Amino acid sequence: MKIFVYHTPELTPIDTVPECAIAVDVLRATSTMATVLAAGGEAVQVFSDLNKLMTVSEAWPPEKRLRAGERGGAKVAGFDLGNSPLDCTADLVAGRRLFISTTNGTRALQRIENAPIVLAAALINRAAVVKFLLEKQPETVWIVGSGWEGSYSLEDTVCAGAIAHSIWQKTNSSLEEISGNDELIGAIGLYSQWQNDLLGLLHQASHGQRLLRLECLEDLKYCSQTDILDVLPIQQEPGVL
Ligand code: 3SL
Repeated sequence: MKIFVYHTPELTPIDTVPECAIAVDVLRATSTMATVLAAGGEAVQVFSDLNKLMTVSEAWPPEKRLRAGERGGAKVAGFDLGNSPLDCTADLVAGRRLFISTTNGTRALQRIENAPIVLAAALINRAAVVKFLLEKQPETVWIVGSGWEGSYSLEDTVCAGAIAHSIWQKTNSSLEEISGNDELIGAIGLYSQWQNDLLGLLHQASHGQRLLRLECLEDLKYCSQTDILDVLPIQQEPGVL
């Protein structure tokens, strides 16, 4: 298995797809998606365009859908939810489809939707993603950070490192065997440095600081945990996990 890390969707090669592509948006889109599916959500359907989300979800019975919209960290007016995983309780989401559009995370998923296997990963479901990769043994894996409007995000890179570090340890591979690019080595280094204080790292991250200004400390605490949800968000059809 060769693992490549891309810090933003825009940095992925355009002329090829890997066997397995993984979108990461620790703060907070993929953390929210994993939470919804673990809480019994019927599915998660992603949109980059808010108007398209409204139109497509209109065809869904109101009691079977939830609409989540986030821009700049805040909930979009007229939507049921913003993008806080803590709002996604089993009482609210069980049996319902989440129609979601966020600033960066949903864009990352759309960028990789043509890969044969598409996953959404966060720190909270890292172990489930690693287990799947070890069982499936795809030849090439991309881990794609969502970043923030085209730029690097610490929290997505540390999650990429957490996934790769676990595979490296569990397979007793050499780094050369699993490393597809230099970014992978950097991601493992970042995770190795911060693995015992991931919340501390999220506090350093620019998007972590943006969310703290929006009074989302509890979200940071929740999203900084590793391996708490045994759930594998896997694409069923383009845009639907
Ligand atoms: O950019 C995104 O996709 C969001 O996850 C950002 S936020 O954490 O909801 O602000």
